[in-house]
Amino acid sequence: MKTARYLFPSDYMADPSARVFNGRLYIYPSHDWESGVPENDNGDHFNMRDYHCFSLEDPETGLAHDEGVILSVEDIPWAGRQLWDNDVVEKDGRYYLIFCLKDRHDIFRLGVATSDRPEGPFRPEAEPIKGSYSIDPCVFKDDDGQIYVYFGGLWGGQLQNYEGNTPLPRPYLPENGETALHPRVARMTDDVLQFAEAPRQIVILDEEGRPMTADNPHRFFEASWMHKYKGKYYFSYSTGDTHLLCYAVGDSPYGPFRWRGVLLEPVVGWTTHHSICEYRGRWYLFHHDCVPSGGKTWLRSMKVKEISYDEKGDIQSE
Ligand code: FUB
Repeated sequence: MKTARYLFPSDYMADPSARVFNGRLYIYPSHDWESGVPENDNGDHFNMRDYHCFSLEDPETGLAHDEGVILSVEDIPWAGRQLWDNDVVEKDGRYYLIFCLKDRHDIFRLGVATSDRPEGPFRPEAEPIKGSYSIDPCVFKDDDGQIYVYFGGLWGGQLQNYEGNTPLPRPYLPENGETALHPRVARMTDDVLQFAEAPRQIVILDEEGRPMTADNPHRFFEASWMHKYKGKYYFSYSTGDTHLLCYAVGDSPYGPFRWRGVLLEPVVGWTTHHSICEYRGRWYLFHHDCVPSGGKTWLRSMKVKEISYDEKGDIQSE
C-alpha cells in the first residue's frame, strides 16, 4: 500500500501521532472543528478544544476506532485557547500525554497529562512544563529508556519570539541567507513531568553539511517527529509555507541531522503534519489533508500510507 487512505471519515482529525502500546496501534490527533474563527497567518482558526484517542487494528484496510475524548481544554487549569498537536509516551506502565496550548496570556506552552491506560482519560498537571514554549511536541523514548521531547513551530507557533530559550522583546524571523530557526529538544525528568535540562536548539544541515538557511525550501517550520531505524535517528518535520514533509538523519538524539529527502509533496490544505511508526514489521506514514472538507484548511482528515527503506536507509514514500 503506497497510496494514502483516510482513517476516520466521520470527523475532522489532524496532526496524527501514531504509537504502539502493548502491541496495539494508537493514534493521538488534534481535533479540528468549525469554530467560526476567521483564517489568518497566526493560525487562530485552529481553535481546537479537545483530543480523542483512536485505535487501529489494521493500517492496510481498517478504519480507526474512536476511543472517545481523552482531554478537554476546560479540564486544564492553566488553559487559554487552542489545543494543538500532542503525543503520548509510556513509562513503567503509565502514559504521558504531552500537548501544546496557549496559556491565559496567549503564549503557547507545553503541558503534561497522565493516565494508566493508553486510551485515557488523561489528567492534566496544574501548571505547564517549566520553561516550555512554542508548539508541536513529539515525545521520543530512546532504546536506553531516556525520554526526549522535540518541539517548536514558526508564525502562530511563536518560535520566532525566542532566542535560545529567552523571550525576545520583538519577534525575529531570519532573512534569506541567515541561519533558519531550528527546533528544540530537551530530555525529560524521570517522572516525565518536566524538562531535565534547558532545551537545546537542534541543527538541520543541508546537503553540503551547512546549517539550513531561511531561504532553503527544506528548512524547518513545525511538526517535529523522531524515530529510529537501524541505530540512526530520523528527524522529520514540516516545511510550513513550502508545504513539504522532509527528513534528516543523525547519530544522536540531539543531532545534528543532515537533510536526506522529501517524505511528502504538498497536499490539499496549508499544513502538513505527520508521524512515522513501525507496526507488525511494516512502517507507516500518518498525515492529513483537506480533501474531504473541500479544501478548508482548518478541517483536516487523517490518512495513512505504507513507507519502506532502501539499502542506504533512505525512505521510499511515493
Ligand atoms: O493543528 C494545529 C497546528 O497546525 C499544528 O500544531 C501544526 O503543526 C499544524 O498542523
